[in-house]
Parts: sequence; structure tokens; C-alpha cells
Amino acid sequence: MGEKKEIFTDCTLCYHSCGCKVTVEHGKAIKIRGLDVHPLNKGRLCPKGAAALKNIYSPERLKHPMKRVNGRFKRISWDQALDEIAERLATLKEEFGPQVLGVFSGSIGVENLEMAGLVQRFKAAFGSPNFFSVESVCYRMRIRTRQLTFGRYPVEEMDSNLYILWGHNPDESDFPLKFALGENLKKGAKLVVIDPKRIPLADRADLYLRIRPGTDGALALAMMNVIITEDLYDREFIEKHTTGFEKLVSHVSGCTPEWAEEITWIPAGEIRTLARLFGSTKGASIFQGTCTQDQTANGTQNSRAFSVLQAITGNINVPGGWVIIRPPRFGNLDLALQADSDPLGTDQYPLFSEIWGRKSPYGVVTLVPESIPHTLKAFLVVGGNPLISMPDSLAFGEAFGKLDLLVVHDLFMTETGKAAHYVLPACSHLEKWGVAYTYNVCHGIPYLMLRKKCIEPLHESRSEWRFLTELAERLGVGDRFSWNSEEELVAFELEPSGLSFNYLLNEKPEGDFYGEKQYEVPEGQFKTPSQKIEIYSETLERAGFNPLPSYQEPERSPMSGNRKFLKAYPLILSSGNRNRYYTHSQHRSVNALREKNPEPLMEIGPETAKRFTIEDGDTAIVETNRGHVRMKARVSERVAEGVVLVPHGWGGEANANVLTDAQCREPIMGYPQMKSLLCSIRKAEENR
Ligand SMILES: Nc1nc2c(c(=O)[nH]1)N[C@H]1C(S)=C(S)[C@@H](COP(=O)(O)OP(=O)(O)OC[C@H]3O[C@@H](n4cnc5c(=O)[nH]c(N)nc54)[C@H](O)[C@@H]3O)O[C@H]1N2
Ligand SMILES: Nc1nc2c(c(=O)[nH]1)N[C@H]1C(S)=C(S)[C@@H](COP(=O)(O)OP(=O)(O)OC[C@H]3O[C@@H](n4cnc5c(=O)[nH]c(N)nc54)[C@H](O)[C@@H]3O)O[C@H]1N2
Ligand code: SF4
Ligand SMILES: [Mo]
Repeated sequence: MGEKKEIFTDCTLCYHSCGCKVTVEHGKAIKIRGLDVHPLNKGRLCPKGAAALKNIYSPERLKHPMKRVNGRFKRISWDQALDEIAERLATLKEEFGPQVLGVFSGSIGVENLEMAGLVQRFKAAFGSPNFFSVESVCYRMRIRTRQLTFGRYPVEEMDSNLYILWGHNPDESDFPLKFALGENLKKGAKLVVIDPKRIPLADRADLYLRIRPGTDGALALAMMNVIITEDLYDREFIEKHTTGFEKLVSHVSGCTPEWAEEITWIPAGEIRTLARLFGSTKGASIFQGTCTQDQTANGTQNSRAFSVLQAITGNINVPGGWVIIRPPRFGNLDLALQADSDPLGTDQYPLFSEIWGRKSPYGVVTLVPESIPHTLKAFLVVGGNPLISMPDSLAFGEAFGKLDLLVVHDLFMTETGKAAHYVLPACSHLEKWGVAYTYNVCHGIPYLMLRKKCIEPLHESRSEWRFLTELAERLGVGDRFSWNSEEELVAFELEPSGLSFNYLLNEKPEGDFYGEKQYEVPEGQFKTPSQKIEIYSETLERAGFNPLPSYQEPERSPMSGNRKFLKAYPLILSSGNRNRYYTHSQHRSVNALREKNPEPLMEIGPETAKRFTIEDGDTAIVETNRGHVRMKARVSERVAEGVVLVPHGWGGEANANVLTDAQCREPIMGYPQMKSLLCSIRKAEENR
């Protein structure tokens, strides 16, 4: 422990998993820098990653387990916490059955195989099917939809000839793409931005389209219309690899740019320009927002439309387009232990749960509030903050108040922690072993690294492995957690990848590529029922949905016709634009980051501000049918008039999810419509 060491590992302050070098001296991490040879971040760190040690050594870290007694938290030992939690769980199971337990892990668990895997394993060992995660508010919808269309999950290549940022702002949310984009623009790549806000990247774009939130599907259909009428499609690719093109031709014949102009607010001429640019570029890629397109009424169909646009222009399996990658093979922590029953939402949203026998383990999170307490009575949150991050905080808060048992395992005291019966301290990523891989989310780089334990767990914190193993033992299912150490667990996960724990530890501490990209997919190799790319999806048709990409107006919108509602809430609300200094509800207590972005801002255009007599810097109230928030107003010409943008992740009076509504869901997969609601705004009393 005495000597100074430099350890190569990854950053998990968000899901990108950038490579970093950590200097450790006398058991303490004293410096963190980007890892030059990591293909994703090439030596750079974003502001959060650079401040990681301040987060890890924050005085606000949870130091020991706590139990809420008469409304106050009291320090207890791990043994007491685990004994009591196990006893409560066992009693609830005996009385009501195992499905009473719901488990949740957040976006940090998406790429954190140990966290999400062990949490799922735990609920399965307990006998419950109810695993929830951000997968039912975030990009899983796109994965499902691409699987429906291609049978596989093609991903955008980072190096493209034409970037279409379709509700995606890499400057704030996608640090690795930001750099790849910058490098390729210098080499002559083209850029299009489709966004209700003129984000700074739009100033560098060949084309900026200011769209009305929630109407992206209509724009996509109009692009298809132009690509087909102007003969810009890839006939050879379509004939060889797709089914249903003829039906698409008649389906979009009425979707002219003029039709879409009325819906999207984008001039027809600009829609034609975009369609021509896209239709005439090989190696073009739609980078849809990582969650933006999912959280609208037309979510699944938006993703379908983007998939079909890529297919009809032959931008599948070409450099710079969408590319199918051999999925990673890891030792599966959960599969062998599936519960007997299905997770919540399987009946209501069957395509989220299963296609062609391929089941997904996730429950539909928007159904959680209404399922407490009659179905769910106990909830275990590992690495998430659902009382801030999930839609409809009021509904979630009320429901969580009715739980018999709420347990939170986290590094910090969160809003969800405050509502819990037990709060347990968790290890940061520098305090435990893990698998770090970059493969799907955005960029198709199949790269694998060992996440190294650089320092001993701080305070009394425990890793997910240790916490869940000890809880499982107390519940009599310890045999399901038979690894003797975290290293053994990680070696098990790595085994099928072909890159062993020891190889990655000793020979390739910086990580290694573990698969090759294959541009050519032979005819008939798409894993759909027809073995082709399904422009027309019988699977969707059988489930009662439009088999061709279609457009549905947001449930609540200026065009959806409920006059009374519109009078009360005349503005369009889109929530959740990212900010480079924070991940969701995290990192607010790191001064270096907080100083850069001290408070939440609601953003509106100048005319909207005038209409509601709000000035830049005023405190404003944003209100929906569910509740209201208070935020400082930022008036900017960059924001489309009639639109209100609010960030998520802030607590107290600025929690944007007080505004969202768990009942307002996308019809196919049950996602919350967080990007296209209606609201009103007013100046707060204190300004008057
Ligand atoms: N710093 C930071 N990075 C993050 C995160 C974070 O919390 N902090 N979170 C990570 C996670 S989990 C996710 S899912 C991703 C999210 O990533 P994205 O979903 O890509 O979100 P943003 O990059 O903020 O870009 C959203 C853009 O969409 C625009 N927009 C809003 N509504 C609409 C609409 O209806 N249509 C169109 N076309 N545009 C619209 C907004 O103005 C904004 O510029 O970010 C990831 N990266
Ligand atoms: N209105 C609105 N709401 C949104 C969105 C939006 O666009 N608009 N976006 C949604 C999206 S896309 C997402 S992905 C979700 C994110 O939702 P969440 O993932 O629930 O949000 P976070 O605030 O990142 O919560 C993660 C928690 O995990 C803790 N943590 C970090 N590392 C570890 C660890 O190693 N172990 C343990 N046990 N805990 C750890 C952090 O301290 C933090 O409290 O938010 C969603 N909410
Ligand atoms: S983008 Fe920033 S926070 Fe996310 S993994 Fe990379 S360095 Fe860490
Ligand atoms: Mo997300």
C-alpha cells in the first residue's frame, strides 16, 4: 500500500465508461487523468470525470448503515441492517408471495454489469420477477425497435460522413461523440441538427431544423416521402435485404413536406433539403437522442422511422452508418434464475417484454406507483434515485410512502434515501472490481477493460456483491451467490468473452478490443422472422400497432384538441436536457461542478417571455396538471417560441418530475411522455 502506483481503470460517473489513470499513494487516490490509449476518450475527461476524486472523497459520502426511527436516521451496524431487512423480506414473502419485492437500479447500472446483474439475480433468487430500471424510460425502446426491424441491434458509428443529431446534444451528454464529431467535421463530414433549441453545435451545422417537440415522427415520414418520390433510395440494398418497401411507398405518399410543415413547424423546403442530403450520402447516420425520442407519444414509431430511413438509403453495415456488431458474451449473472411469473407490464406492453421468444427482464416502471401496495410492498433501490429521476415524483413519493420496506444502497443520501427505512453505504467504482465495456449505447466500439479496485472501500461502504451476497445468505439463498470474492465473480463474467481476468489485469490493463466489426451481412442473415430487414412489421401488426412507421400527435399538445386543457396549459414542455457538470440527480455537492452550474434554469424564447411578462433572471413557476416547480428563467433566442425547457435531476422545489405524469405513456412500450407535455408559466410572487 505504501508505494505510489498508477492504475488504469474506467470512470463510471456516467455510462460512457471512459478510460482513466488513477494515481494511488499510501492507499489514497490522489490524481485522476484520462487514459490516452482508450479509444473512447483518448486521454480526455469531461468535467465530471476530472472531478471524480472530489465526489469519491466527498465529506457527504454515506459512512455507515442507517435506519429510520420515528422520522430520524439512526446509525446501526451492517449486521443489524441485514438481519432486519432479511427478516422483513422473509415475512412479506411468506404472507404475500415473492412478487411483493421490486428492485430498481439506475442508469449507472445500465453498463455496470455487476450492479444490474446482481440485483436481478437477487430478485430472482428471492423469486420475484419485478426488476425495474431506467431501461423503461431510456434507450431500451430503441434497442427493442431496432431488433424488431433488423433482428439485431445496429449502432451508430462514431466516425460518420453525415451526422444527424436528432434531439441529441453531445456537448452536454455525449462526451466521446463530441470529440469524434469535431474531428470528422474538420475532415469534411456534414452536420444536421434537429432540435427545438438552437444548441451551439447548430451554429456549426450545414442545416438546423427547429422542430416542435414530440413531432419528429412526422418529419421522418416526410423525409421518406421525398426520398421515394425523388428516387433517392438504394434500390439494390432494398431488394436484397428488406421486405415491405412497396407498402411503405403507398403508406407515405400523403406525407409530403407541406403536410409535415404544419405539424413540425419546419418549412417544407428545409425538409426537402434534409431528405436530399440524407438520401445522397453514403455513410450517413441518425444519432437519435439517447432518451429524447423515446419519451414521447410516438416513441417506438420514431425509432422505427429512423431504422427504416437508414435501411432504405442503404446506410446499414456501411462505414459511417449503422453497423451490426457481434454482441458481447459475458457470463450471465441472472439468466439461469428467471422467476416463474412475469414482471409488471408484460400484459399491457407485451412488445417491451418479449419479441419472438426473446424476453427482456425489465418491468414497466411507469406502472410502479399504481402497483403499490397491492402488488409491490417492498422495494430495493441499488444505484438509482427514482424519487427524482422517474416520472411523476408525487405519485412515486406517495406510493413509496405506503411500502412496508424501502431499502436504498447508495454513495450519498438521496431524495429516495430520505424516504427509505434503511440506507446502506455503497462503494464507488474505485473501490470495487468490475467489467468495463463499451459496445452499444452509442458508438459500436467493442472494447473491454477490467475495472480495478484502486482503493479499499471508504468508511463502512460495501460493494453490491458483498451487500447482496450477505443478504441472500440470510434469506437462505446464499447458494445462488457462490462466488468467494469479487475477483472470482468478475472472472466468471469475463470467461465467455475470451479475455480473462488475468490477461486484462496483467497484460492489457489499458483494455483490449474483443470483437471485430463486420460490415458485410450476407443476404438472409437478419434475425427477423423473414430473415430480412422488416420495413413492414407483422410483429407490430399482430400486437395491434401500425406495421409501418407512423406518426401520432403527443397526447397533450396544441394540436391534440382538448381545448380546456390547452387553455390552462398553453405551452409545450420538454424536460431533461442534459448538463455536462452533472449526471441526473448526482454531483450537486461537488463544489467545482456546482460553481459552474449553480442552479436550475427553465429556458424560454423572448416572445414567450414577453407574453408571460417574465424577464431573464426572474424566478418563474412552471405548472402542469401534476404539480409545479420554481426555477430561474433564462430567456434566449435559441429556444423555439411556445416551448419551455426544464432540466431534470434537481431536488426540492425544482424537481422537474413533479411536472411529469406516469399516466401519460407511449402506447407500445409504456414509456413516460417527458419530452412533450403541456404547461403554464408565470412569474413567481417574489419578483413582483
Ligand atoms: N452530463 C451528462 N451526460 C449525460 C447524462 C447526464 O445526466 N449528464 N445522462 C445520460 C443519459 S442516461 C442519457 S439517456 C443521455 C440523454 O441524452 P439525450 O437524450 O441525447 O439528451 P441531450 O443530449 O440533452 O439532448 C436532448 C436534446 O433534445 C432536444 N429536444 C427536446 N425535446 C425534443 C423533441 O421532442 N425533439 C427533438 N428533435 N429534440 C428535442 C433538447 O433541446 C436537447 O438539445 O445523456 C447521457 N449523458
Ligand atoms: N423529466 C425527466 N426525467 C428523467 C429524464 C429526462 O430526460 N427527463 N431522463 C431519464 C433517464 S434517460 C434516466 S437514465 C434516468 C436516470 O435515473 P437514475 O439513474 O435513477 O438517476 P441518478 O441521479 O443518476 O441516480 C443514480 C444514483 O446511483 C448512485 N450511485 C452511483 N454510483 C453507484 C454505485 O456504484 N453503487 C451504488 N449502489 N450507487 C451508486 C448515485 O449516488 C445516485 O444517487 O433519469 C430519467 N429521468
Ligand atoms: S463522459 Fe465524463 S463522467 Fe462520463 S465516463 Fe466519461 S469522463 Fe466519466
Ligand atoms: Mo438515460
